[in-house]
Amino acid sequence: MSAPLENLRINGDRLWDSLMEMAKIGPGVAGGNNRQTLTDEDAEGRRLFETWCKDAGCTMGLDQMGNMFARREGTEPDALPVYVGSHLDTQPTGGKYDGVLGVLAGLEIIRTLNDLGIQTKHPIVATNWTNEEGTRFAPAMLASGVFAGIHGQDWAYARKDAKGLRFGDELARIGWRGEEEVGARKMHAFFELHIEQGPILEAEGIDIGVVTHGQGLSWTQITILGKESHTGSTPMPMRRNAGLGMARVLELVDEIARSHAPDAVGAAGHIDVYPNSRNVIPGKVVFTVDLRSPELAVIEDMERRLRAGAQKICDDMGLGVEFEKVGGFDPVTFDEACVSAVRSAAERLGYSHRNIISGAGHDACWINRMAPTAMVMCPCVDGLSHNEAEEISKEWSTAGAEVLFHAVVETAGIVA
Ligand code: HGY
Ligand code: MN
Ligand code: MN
Repeated sequence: MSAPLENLRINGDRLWDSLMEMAKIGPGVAGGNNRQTLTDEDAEGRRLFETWCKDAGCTMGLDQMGNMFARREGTEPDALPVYVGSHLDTQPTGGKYDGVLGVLAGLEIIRTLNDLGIQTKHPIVATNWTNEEGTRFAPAMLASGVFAGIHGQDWAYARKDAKGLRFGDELARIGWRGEEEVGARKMHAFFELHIEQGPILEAEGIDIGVVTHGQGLSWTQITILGKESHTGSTPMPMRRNAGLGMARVLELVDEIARSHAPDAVGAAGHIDVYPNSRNVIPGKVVFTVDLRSPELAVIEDMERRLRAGAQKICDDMGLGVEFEKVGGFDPVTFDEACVSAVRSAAERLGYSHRNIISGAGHDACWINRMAPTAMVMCPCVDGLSHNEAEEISKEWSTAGAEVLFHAVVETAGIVA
């Protein structure tokens, strides 16, 4: 790898302006974003990203999962490219930076290389992965998962949202289903910049997270079946209250996660109650339990205790219960060489840094199975994310993008 130019910097104002411009698409109701995957808002955000990439001289690629690739040529066109990116889709009450920072920082690297007239040996490809969030269509990181051979494409196309719409149909409807075979692209390396989505970097006053690992995730969808009846006239002993069963299972989830303190976490963010009427005892509830830990054995222990405990709770209450694994991935160890490229970039640029384990899942967690991969993290205010109040500073955004820039360009090789 050729030594990077010492004072290589990005245009932090331009990156910030692009973030603010993208944030206008799919606005939330409280200052954040609701640009869920495969909605018209997602399509509009894709069009803006594509326009910007074409303006930067990139040639565009699009695969059959809607993954977008903006290629800047290297001096050796046959050399495997260095990919850099994240996701443009957001949570329904998402922030302006989760995923978007990583995609637009990839574009900023290309814009800066153009400004400086720098050529790299390996081509560089800015990337937008479809449906990282997994909110509308579970699981999370769906398209990068197909790219990495984790999920079949037909299975992915058949995933349905709450309205029963199919992923494959929605991708075609918004006009972003490409022709390229998913996963055919080979990579020299992949880098992803992401906000931490946790409190550590800000609390310690650290500029950069050097992501050495990603914790593993398990999503279990649980359906509890009771009996709908009148909330007023049904005597308490006669009730088969699915909602109460769920409440006791959620208590169990909290207890199981806390039993593996300080690293394990557990909760349910998705809850559907049927018929969800004020004066009807819920006859059915469907909810997804999200369990995470940096250790696979802990995840497996939590999954086992959840199923056994929930089964007992429901048996004791005369309720039916069904379990379905709807998402998950093992803990991830990122590539040593790529991680050290991130670390030395932070040192060279004079940014404080520390090793960190990613609490959230990212497309990099799957791509790490296909190519040497690493992540850069920047702080976020109060560690808050998946909330419209998600916020970062321009300084944090610039520092993260500069470290990403150095790691990517060093890996791609500068041709003097
Ligand atoms: O769930 C996650 O960790 C990611 O934000 N999709
Ligand atoms: Mn994200
Ligand atoms: Mn997210």
